[in-house]
Amino acid sequence: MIWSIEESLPREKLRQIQTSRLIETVSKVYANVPLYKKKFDEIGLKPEDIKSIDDISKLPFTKKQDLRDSYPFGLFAVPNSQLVRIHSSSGTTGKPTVVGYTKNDINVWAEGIARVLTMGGVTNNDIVHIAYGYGLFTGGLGLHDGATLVGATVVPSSGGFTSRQAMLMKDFGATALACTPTFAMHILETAEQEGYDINRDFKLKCGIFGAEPTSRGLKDELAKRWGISYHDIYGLSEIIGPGVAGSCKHSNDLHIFEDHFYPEIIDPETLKPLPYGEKGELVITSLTKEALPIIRYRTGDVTILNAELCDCGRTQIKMKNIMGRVDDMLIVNGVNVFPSQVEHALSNIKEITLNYQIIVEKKGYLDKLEVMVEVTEDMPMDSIGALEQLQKKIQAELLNSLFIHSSIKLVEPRTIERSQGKAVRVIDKRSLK
Ligand code: DLL
Repeated sequence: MIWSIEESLPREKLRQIQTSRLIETVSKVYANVPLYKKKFDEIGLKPEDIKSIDDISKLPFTKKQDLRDSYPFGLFAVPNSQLVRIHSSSGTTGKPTVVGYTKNDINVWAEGIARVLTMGGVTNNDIVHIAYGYGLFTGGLGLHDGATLVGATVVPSSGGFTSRQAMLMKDFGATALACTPTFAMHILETAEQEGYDINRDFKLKCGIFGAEPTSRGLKDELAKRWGISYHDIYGLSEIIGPGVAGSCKHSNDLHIFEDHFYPEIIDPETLKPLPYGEKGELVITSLTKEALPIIRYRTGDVTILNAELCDCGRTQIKMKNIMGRVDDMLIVNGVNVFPSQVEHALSNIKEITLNYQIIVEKKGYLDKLEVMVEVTEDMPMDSIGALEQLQKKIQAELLNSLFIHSSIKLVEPRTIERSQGKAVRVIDKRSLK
């Protein structure tokens, strides 16, 4: 089933909608947001110069720093009387980024999430257990409104309290779980440890997982061990929150809801747009947002747009699984590495789990990369020979697939601290000095 008719419009019709929505958005931001007026004036661009969606590359970019500099409400295009909600980032590295919503923005947001839930087969007969954090983070409340729109029964569990999550999921008969992939794995491991039989005790049929870059290996493992279909949900608070894109039953790629969020891929160095099929930074323009319309927002996320038609009947463009963030990319002795690529390489080795951390430090002039990873329960930790052999195997896998030299630290199951939100995969000690 497809939630809304816009998801399967003929491409030409969709382009007409995008054009008229872009023209409206551009004239609104020019009239109501001083920063955009300034940015347009600086390059001599008038709103009338934007005549079609093809003119989008004439527009200036927006960056996270623009939101920080306009803290808290400087980029809002409506008076406060029209705002019904504020969310914000945690702001651990400076001022938080603040985002606002009108009533209509909340409706658009819920609609995006309803589209993804429908991809997962969720209907009004389902019980959706939401273990994304509620509060200023967009995950919990975003999923909440979308699941309510679908008419499902919502369990607003929020994050934390892992063993209680497992108990409630079993007792209430959750059929869909929405949380970060790492937290879904943590709930699973906790449930197994506490003696639940995953197949017998749980009724789960789908997972709506996102908010952090995740390898194919971890996704497949979650799908297999929970016995569910895995649906990726993508989004970012600056654009609206979760529900910008989601994966259907026919593909691992994510359909982007282009009638509301127009995607481009650019080269992060030259800032030039790249054609479909090429890897680069995802840039999104909101086409219907009222409170915080955003022009060519540099998401920092690295992906590829895929224009192939999908068997599900949706015509909206797909993007590949996010490979990582431009600013997450580690450069280790000159080689570019994304944590999710390391995760993918680790997933080829059956004696270890996908609980790992990458630690990078400087040794003299050279970068040294260590991967700390938990072995599986069956691995004998007292057999030095077997452990050394396993270390060599992991080293060879990382060298062959990613061209990086690494040292491997094998640790016992359940040693690495678990995340109840987004996982901390990298400790880069080089930047601490
Ligand atoms: O993480 C919104 C969200 C909540 C998405 C729940 C999905 C589910 P932010 O905290 O603003 O918003 O972080 C946005 O998280 O730029 C990506 O780097 C990453 N991200 C989000 N979804 C995915 C995904 C939420 N499905 C940042 N795959 C984004 C990979 C993702 N990375």
